[in-house]
Amino acid sequence: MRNNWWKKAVIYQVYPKSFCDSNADGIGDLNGIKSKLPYLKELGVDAIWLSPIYLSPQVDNGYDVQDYYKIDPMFGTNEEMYALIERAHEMGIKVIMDFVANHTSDQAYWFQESRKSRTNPYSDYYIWRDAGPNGEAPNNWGSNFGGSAWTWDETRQQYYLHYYASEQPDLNWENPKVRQAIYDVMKFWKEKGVDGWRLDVITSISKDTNFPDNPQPLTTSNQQNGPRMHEFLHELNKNVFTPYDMMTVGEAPASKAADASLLVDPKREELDMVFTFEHMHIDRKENDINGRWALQKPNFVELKSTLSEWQKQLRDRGWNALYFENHDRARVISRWGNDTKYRYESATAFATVLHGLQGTPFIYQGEEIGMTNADYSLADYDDIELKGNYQFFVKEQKTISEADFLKAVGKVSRDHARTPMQWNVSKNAGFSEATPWLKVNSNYKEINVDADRLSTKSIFKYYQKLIQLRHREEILTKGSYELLLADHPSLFVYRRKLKDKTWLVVANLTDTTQTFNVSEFIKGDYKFILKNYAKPESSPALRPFEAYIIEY
Ligand code: TEU
Ligand code: CA
Repeated sequence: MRNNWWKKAVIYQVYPKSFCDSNADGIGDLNGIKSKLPYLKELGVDAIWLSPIYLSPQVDNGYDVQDYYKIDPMFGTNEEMYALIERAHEMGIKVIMDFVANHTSDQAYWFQESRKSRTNPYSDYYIWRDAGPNGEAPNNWGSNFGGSAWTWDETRQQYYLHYYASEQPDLNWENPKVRQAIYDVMKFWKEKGVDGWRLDVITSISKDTNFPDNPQPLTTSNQQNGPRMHEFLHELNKNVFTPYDMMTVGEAPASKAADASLLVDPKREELDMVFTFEHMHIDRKENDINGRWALQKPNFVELKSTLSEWQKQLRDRGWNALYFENHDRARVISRWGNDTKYRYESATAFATVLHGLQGTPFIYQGEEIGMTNADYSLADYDDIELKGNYQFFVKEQKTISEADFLKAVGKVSRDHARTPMQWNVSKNAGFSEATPWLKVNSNYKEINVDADRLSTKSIFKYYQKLIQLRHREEILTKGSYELLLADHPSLFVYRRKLKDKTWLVVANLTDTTQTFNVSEFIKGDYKFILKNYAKPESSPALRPFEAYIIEY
């Protein structure tokens, strides 16, 4: 029997490298996380999800796993991980690990063996293909980090497939031994107390084994929702998730709401939730050759219609995972809101519309104090995606100018989320006594946990209230959902209803005052459940990023 604890929960994502460094080597670690559990308890979250902490060469910050059974010494020891889990559990906080199941590091034992010959016991653990007649790659697929998705291996005299860096070879899920090996790892961590999984690019595990060319060379359009994906996920569920009662949230980049309803319908026994990318693309030009670097103004009509479609499709047929930020996303207030004059207002406005929806909200470290994008110059960035894409789009394909690329990087680079957590005004923002592995945002003297909590406009306290509501109010988990003013370009307004209780969630997502008359929606008395301006406006208007929830 599954215990669906996560339906009432709020989950906090920790990016271990950048959260808290306990031993002054400039890198966050497990003991650092443990020392901050009281902070997370105070915030009120029910679970933490840790980005990968397994042994890894860190080509992609741990999303290149060398050994799934071993904690990277940079983060601590296995014993320290077990102690962290135990401490978290004592405090009533569950622990979710990140499982990278689509690929491993090229330094993993399996790959080291696999590349030796075509006949060894691991030869079929990865996806190997012969070269074409002129030595060319088996097809024209591209890698997410730029260039071909195939790399030639001298020893084995074959190409291997990698959707990400060449140091991240894709596992061959067609091989039952690979699937069994993954179940074994999951059971090992379950035994250590882990409560669930965030499954990295899980919709990529099944490949089209005919390997047809993509319409556009070196693109990534054929990477998702392969022919055996549902079958593999169902098998995973029957072997691990259901018998061991582990929560799952899968990363599902190309899934639309209709696809998701297949992935998370409890009757189908696959996943509990998925992370969609759809609503995060509202500031991206569609089908542009420069992909994530082709930006436009955020389209909030689209944001509303996408989120509403997911609310509708998954109602009674699964469950939503709600997020605006994670380790791959820039800070939402820098991207869509206003990270200077209306930092508090925009942070709380986006939080209000997200946490008011049906689903499980995910908070990314620093989001709860309104951390902003970094003020980096090109040399300060570290991310392999950015570097690979710079080489590919700017230098080789020349489809985007350096200036436009840098402008996009300033908005959406993954590194903006990865800057060290800003705890206080002391050196390196209280993150570490040593120079951090990635530069601290220079605004840490104004924006940090201590300062936020002392402020009369505390984002942390606003999040505390949202989390309390989630725990207390059934209307949030069970209530119906109805979008109002669907075509309004600036306002996000919706209604939740459960029995005789009705809530109106209202937010102005822009920095200009908007006309809005509550009495058009509500007859009679109402009361405020939450609001981000001290005094509600008496005139029929919403001030910049004004947001509230009212009950009537
Ligand atoms: O991300 C998968 C993913 O789809 C994004 O990295 C995407 O390629 C990028 O945002 C471009 O749109 C997951 C992890 O979250 C990420 O950190 C890893 O780099 C990636 O998988 C490979 O493991
Ligand atoms: Ca450390």
